[in-house]
Amino acid sequence: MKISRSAFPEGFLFGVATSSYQIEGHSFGGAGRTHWDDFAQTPGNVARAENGDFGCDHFNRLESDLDLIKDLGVDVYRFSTSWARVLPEGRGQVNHQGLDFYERLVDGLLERGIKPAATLYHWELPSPLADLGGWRNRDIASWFGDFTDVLMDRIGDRVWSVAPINEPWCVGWLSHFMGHHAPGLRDVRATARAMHHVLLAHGTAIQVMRSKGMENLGAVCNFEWATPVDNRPENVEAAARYDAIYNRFFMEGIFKGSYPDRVLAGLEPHLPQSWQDDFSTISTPVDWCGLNYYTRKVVADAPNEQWPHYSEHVGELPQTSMGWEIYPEGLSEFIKRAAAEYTGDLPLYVTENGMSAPDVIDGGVVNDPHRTAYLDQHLAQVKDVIDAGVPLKGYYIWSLMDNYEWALGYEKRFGLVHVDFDTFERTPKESFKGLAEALRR
Ligand code: IFM
Repeated sequence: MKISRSAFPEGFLFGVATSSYQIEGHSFGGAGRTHWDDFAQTPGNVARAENGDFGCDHFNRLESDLDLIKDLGVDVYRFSTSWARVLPEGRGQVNHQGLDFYERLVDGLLERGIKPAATLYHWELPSPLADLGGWRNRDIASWFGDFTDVLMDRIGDRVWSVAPINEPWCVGWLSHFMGHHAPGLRDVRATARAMHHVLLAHGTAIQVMRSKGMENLGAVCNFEWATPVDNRPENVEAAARYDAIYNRFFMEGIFKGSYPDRVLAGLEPHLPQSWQDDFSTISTPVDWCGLNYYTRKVVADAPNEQWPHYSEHVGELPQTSMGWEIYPEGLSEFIKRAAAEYTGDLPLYVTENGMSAPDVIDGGVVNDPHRTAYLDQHLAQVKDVIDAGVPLKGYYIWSLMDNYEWALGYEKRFGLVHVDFDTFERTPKESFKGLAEALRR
């Protein structure tokens, strides 16, 4: 890698990220059924009908995976906890094997000198709660608060940081409007409710953790730069609409206690009654903000379509195997915008950034110069914003290892470590070795 640790300020944190359903193996250890299991079992939803039953077998390989993180030399491991592993029915009966697992994970990190950064929810909603309407049901905020309470009773004294929800846009819009993720709905009313309730659940969980005296609590949102297809005013406005839904709704809710007018234009009739009253919970103060960033979208006006009247177009930049354009400048734009418009002096972290590629093992080696270049390009942007005085305090790579890429199954490889999904053998890629060396420099 071109970049080395010494180019960053003292104390700047490097990390790697994963999530529970994508790696653990959900068929192990008494975890309950989730709406992702149901979604994946429905024909046409997931490539090759793959699910998270085995993931990367991380549940059974915890110690050696923690050794890999240690070998990489990062400071932070961002993992998530599965609600259904802790509370198989979503409420009530606790699965002690689940709590034991997360306790071993946290203790194993601390023993290795790595900071445990927990995310409480990364998309595997227990099926019994989905049966009750899932994110459409306002009660989900208190169910989530109860789950937070149970889990933090066990590990809250040892985690370094906690964010309640990963990527509220995916929970709300991608899953209830676009139908690409579980529960696979395409329904504007469900979307409005899910987008609001996910923020209510976020704020409720923050309050639960504060009541336990916990600190270093944050929010993690995802961002996609919206570029108008050309400079015509209607296309510029379409890109602004895309931007408001994707990049501003959740940030504005959490950090300003309001929603953007461009989003209310479509969603307000479908929001629950007295939704404004919930901002006192939603915007409960947090200690930091995390940004997940991968790509941009080229957007055009689509006046003959229903709200939000836009369409996505193929851009001219190089793409990853997800079909995502590589646009590193978007990362620095979003970091600067977060600080200038939403978070002020709060510490910011890049909580996910990385690329997928069709990486193969050849003679025991996985050569992935594309990933090293992607990381270098994005780290150069990170360095620029730090030099400009923005309080960015860390950068975490998605992902430690190849894993279950949701509706796209196991084919999209984002890892620094290659996983053979037949044998679960791990092979650190060349990017892993390059990063380890850069972090030692
Ligand atoms: O794999 C996902 C992750 O679950 C959330 N952020 C984006 C990643 C790549 O799509």
